[in-house]
Amino acid sequence: SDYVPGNISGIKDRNEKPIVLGFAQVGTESGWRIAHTNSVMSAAQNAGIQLLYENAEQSQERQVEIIREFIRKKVDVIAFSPKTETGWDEVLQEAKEAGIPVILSDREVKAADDTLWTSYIGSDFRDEGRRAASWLLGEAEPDRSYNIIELQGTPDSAPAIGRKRGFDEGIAGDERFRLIASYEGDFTRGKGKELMERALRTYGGDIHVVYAHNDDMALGAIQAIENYGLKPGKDIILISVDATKAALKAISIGKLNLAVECSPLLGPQLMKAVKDLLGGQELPMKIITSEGMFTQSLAKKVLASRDY
Ligand code: GYE
Repeated sequence: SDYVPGNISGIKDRNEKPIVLGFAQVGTESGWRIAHTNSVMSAAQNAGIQLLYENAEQSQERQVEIIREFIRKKVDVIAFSPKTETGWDEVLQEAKEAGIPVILSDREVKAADDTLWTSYIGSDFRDEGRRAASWLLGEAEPDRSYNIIELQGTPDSAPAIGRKRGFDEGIAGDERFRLIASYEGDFTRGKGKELMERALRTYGGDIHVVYAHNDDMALGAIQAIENYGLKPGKDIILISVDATKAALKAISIGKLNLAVECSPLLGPQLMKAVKDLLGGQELPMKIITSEGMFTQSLAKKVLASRDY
C-alpha cells in the first residue's frame, strides 16, 4: 500500500521546510554580474536554500516592486544588489515592519536609519579606486604629464561613487595627472565603447590614460581605441576594475594594463550569512572581500584557472 509508517500528515515535511531567500538582482549589465548571479544560484543549491530569483533589468522601480513581492510572499530573508545608493528607505522600512531581514549584496545603500538592513557583503570600492591610482602613480614616468579619461559606472551606484572617490584621492596632489573628462556610464561594454568614441572625438591623441569603473567598459573602450587607429595598452594606458576572465585575457595580450580585482563569488558568504542570521547570530555590519590586482605576469598565470 501507499501507507508509510511514521509519516504523519506532513509534520516531518513542515519541520524540514527549506529556508526561502528572495534575491532581487539588479540586472545583467556585465560579466561580473553574470558570474555573481551564477554564484548566488549555485551556492543556494549547495546550501539547500530555496532561492526566489528575480532580475530588475536596471530598473530601480522594478527592484522595489520585486522586494515588495518578496515581502508579500513572506520569504525568510531578502537579499538584493541595490542599483543606486539612495531611494530605498521606504521599501526597507516595509521589510523591517514585516519582520524580514535584508542583506545587501555587493552594493551598499545610504539610508538615514542603518537598522533597515542587517549586513553588507561585498567589496570596498573606495579602496579599489585608491589601488588603481597607486598603481598608476608607480608606473608613470617622473617628468611627464598624463591626461586621464574616466568611464564611470551607473550614476549613484555604490561602486561608481567609491571607485571615483578613491581614484580622485589617489591622484590628488600629484601634478603629473589631470582628469580631463569623467563620463557617466552604466557598466556595459556598449556604453564604454560609445563614451570612448566621444572622448577620442573630443581629445584625440591627447588621451594618455583611461580609467574604467569595470572590465566591460574598458573592453568597449579598447574596441573604440582600435577603431580610431591607436594601440590600447600602449598608446593609451588602460585600467579597469573586476578582473574577470575577459579582462585577464586582454591583459595577457597587452591591450589592458591593470585590472583591480573585485570578486563576484559572493554566493557562499551570502548563504552562510542567511543561515547564521536565522540561527539567531548577529551578523557583522560589513563583510568585506579581500582582493588583489592583476598586471601582465599575474594575469597570464591565473588565466587558465579563472572560471568567470
Ligand atoms: O564591479 C560591475 C557591475 O556592483 C560590484 O557592478 C558590482 C559592480 C561590478 O556591473 O561590473
